[in-house]
Amino acid sequence: MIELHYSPEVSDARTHGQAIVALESTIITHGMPFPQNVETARRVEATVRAKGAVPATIAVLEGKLRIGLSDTELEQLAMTQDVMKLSRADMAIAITTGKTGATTVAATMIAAHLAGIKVFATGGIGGVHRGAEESFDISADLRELAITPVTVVSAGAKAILDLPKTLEVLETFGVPVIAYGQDELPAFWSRDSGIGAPLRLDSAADIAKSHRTRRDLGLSGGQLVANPIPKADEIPRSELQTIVNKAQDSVGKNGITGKDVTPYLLSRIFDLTDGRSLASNIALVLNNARLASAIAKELNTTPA
Ligand code: PSU
Ligand code: MN
Repeated sequence: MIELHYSPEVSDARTHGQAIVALESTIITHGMPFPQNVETARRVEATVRAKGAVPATIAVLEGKLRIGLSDTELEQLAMTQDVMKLSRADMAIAITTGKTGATTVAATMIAAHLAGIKVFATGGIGGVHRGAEESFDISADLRELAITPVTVVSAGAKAILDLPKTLEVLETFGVPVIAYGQDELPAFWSRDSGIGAPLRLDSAADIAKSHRTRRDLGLSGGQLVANPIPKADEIPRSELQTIVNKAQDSVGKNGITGKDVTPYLLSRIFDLTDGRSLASNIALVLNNARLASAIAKELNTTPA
């Protein structure tokens, strides 16, 4: 087995059987600018603690798979340039060669599962990019949801993606896409996508229950919870559409491909909205941390 390096806080939580929520690190290194990235990471951790669970931010630091980071490590990671973006394909190489890398949704799910953590909070998962019929750009996050049994709390798939195609792939893979408390699929910065969600649940208790039921049925893979951004923090879909189209145009014009596409789009949209997209992104991540904590506590207190 691979050696997992737990922070003292997470190690203590494991000893005492406390609820733990996994957090990713690509959002810190590739999803937000400094210093908002480290400020957000700290606020997300504080939110999980305030809700009575323990945060475990996951990353590979100098080849060590870390489950939980100290405040100094979090800050260092947030300030470091050229950190690797680790998905399923990259994790073993980063560990083998002693590199530092931030984990995406896919890689964080793998690490969380190794550590026995069942719930993970992020912003938005990767999915099928617009123009995927040409580029074949489909995030490894989707396949990970099909095989690794972690409940991922997101604000839906990012609105930069082709949402109908993303839903089709998730359906093919047998991944439950569960809107929380509404019928429509939320679209990251907006509460609504204009598309109905395949499934809906209205409580953390039910989400925990369905996680357990999937296990009891012997089904592989996780659940995707799509938690709408709070109303006060959203950018309405109508406003966002032209901005996303503009950002998407510049992907093609500038020859951006592969792993760089999502970070590039997020930073273009930041510029095009004068920073409003970042404020929304921060609010939705905090909102997801709250729901993930409630689910983790439900999974922890109810009998196996
Ligand atoms: N959520 C955010 N910001 C992000 C991400 C999620 O609010 O930057 C990251 C996650 O790590 C996710 C990645 O796995 O974006 C998707 O990258 P790609 O499209 O290259 O698979
Ligand atoms: Mn991609």
